[in-house]
Amino acid sequence: MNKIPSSEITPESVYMSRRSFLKRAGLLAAAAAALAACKPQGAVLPPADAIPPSASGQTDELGDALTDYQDVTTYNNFYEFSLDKEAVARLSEGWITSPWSVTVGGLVNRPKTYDVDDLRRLYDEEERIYRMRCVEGWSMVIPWLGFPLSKLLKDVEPTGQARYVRFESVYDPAGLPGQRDPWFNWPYVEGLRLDEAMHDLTILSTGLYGKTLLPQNGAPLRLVVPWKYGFKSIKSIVKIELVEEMPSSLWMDAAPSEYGFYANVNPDVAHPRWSQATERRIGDLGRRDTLLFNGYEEAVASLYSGMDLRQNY
Ligand SMILES: Nc1nc2c(c(=O)[nH]1)N[C@H]1C(S)=C(S)[C@@H](COP(=O)(O)O)O[C@H]1N2
Ligand SMILES: [Mo]
Repeated sequence: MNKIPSSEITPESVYMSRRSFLKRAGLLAAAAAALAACKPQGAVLPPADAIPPSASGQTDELGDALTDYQDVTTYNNFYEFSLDKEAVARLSEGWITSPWSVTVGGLVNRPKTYDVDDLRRLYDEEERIYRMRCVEGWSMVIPWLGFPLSKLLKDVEPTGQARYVRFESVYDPAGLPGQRDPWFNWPYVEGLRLDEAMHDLTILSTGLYGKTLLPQNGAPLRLVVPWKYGFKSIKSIVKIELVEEMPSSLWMDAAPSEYGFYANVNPDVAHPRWSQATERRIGDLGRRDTLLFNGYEEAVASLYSGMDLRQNY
């Protein structure tokens, strides 16, 4: 590989300020070195027997191969631990995620705090093989385990006033080194419109590759919204709130000119500093075209009918 597109070595936040750029220059150098090998180099390798043989040969509905388990679990964006994708697995090893409660409330008739283990018993786990496209220009195909978010939302009964869902990740600066970085408005927050949240493709995930989620992938419970950029798929959720107004998010606060609320994957709407027309599938050498709504157009386009996707990005 002779040329490394900057979009691949640039953490989402890095351009936001000179201050943060200088602070992170070292990380960029490390990331570039790793990318020179064309493949993420994992710090913590799972034992060989941890990779379910059933997964080999499986593909998504487009015929794309699953991304290696090792890559899925060692090349991670999880800023609560580090901005260095290849350090997250090591830094999060042994992070305690049990017991874990998730509070579901706001504009609902039946607010409730759930234990994650109870949630897993309550809703049958399904496998969903989804593409995940990071806004930075790389992607993976991941076999998630989880259940549709709609099941949980129906059980808490949103009121007629509820129009959006706000999600919040865990806040624990003592245990999460990245949360001592004052640049970000912690905790990590994301949001969906209620109809996006109720869409069958939207899941809460508790595992991948047939195994319980590891900390680096957002244990014990994370959102997966496959037609949106990866940053919408918020990890390690502790709170889900039904609200009336469009919630802001960590990224909308940190870089308002870059990240909108919708963040639907769209090859025709460039990031202010790089094109989104192509992506590198982790494990591949070349780049491939990015698909509108990450290839889920048929399933989700109707959510946005009449909306200008160039304005609402
Ligand atoms: N709480 C939290 N959730 C997060 C992030 C994060 O830094 N913190 N990173 C996001 C980004 S940018 C991406 S691409 C995906 C990466 O998920 P993965 O590491 O499981 O592949 O998680 C998203 N969810
Ligand atoms: Mo991302």
